[in-house]
Amino acid sequence: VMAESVDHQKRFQAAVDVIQNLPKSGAYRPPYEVMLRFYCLYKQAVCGPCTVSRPGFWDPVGRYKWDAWSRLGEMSSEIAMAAYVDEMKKVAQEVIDTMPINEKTA
Ligand code: ST9
Repeated sequence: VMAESVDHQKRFQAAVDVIQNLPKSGAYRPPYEVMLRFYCLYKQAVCGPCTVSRPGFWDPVGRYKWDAWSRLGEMSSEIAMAAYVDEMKKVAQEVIDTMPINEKTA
């Protein structure tokens, strides 16, 4: 059980590093829902359940982020880490599936 938890953390940290090192803009443009999904799982994994107060009307983006994080409730850090890694696999597969295959000959 201990070793499993260490693996979770290593895989999560690797996924976090990849996302932090992606160029700001590139061939793939993640939709807001995808960014929010990564964001809330990251916060839950690193900070635990959301206990800060909800941002006000002047910060709509902050409210979307807060709402997504809050919705995760009491989800454990381990589950959040695993879900973050799964999300990344899902998105990576989507990118592979939709990649234009004739780009090199264009
Ligand atoms: C491209 C290449 O086109 C080809 C495609 C490859 C596809 C590979 C598939 C992998 C999945 C990709 C998914 C991308 C979506 C990512 C959305 C993440 C939000 N995870 O320190 P701050 C929080 S690439 C989640 O100010 P930084 C942090 O807690 C083209 N959240 O900013 C803070 O919130 P709060 C597309 C994280 O360090 C807030 O983010 N490129 C993470 O300047 C801001 O943090 C992209 O999509 C994390 N790992 O930027 C670029 N780390 O204030 C994706 C921090 O509330 N990367 N946070 O505490 C980025 O946008 C940035 O590196 C960043 C951090 C936002 C994650």
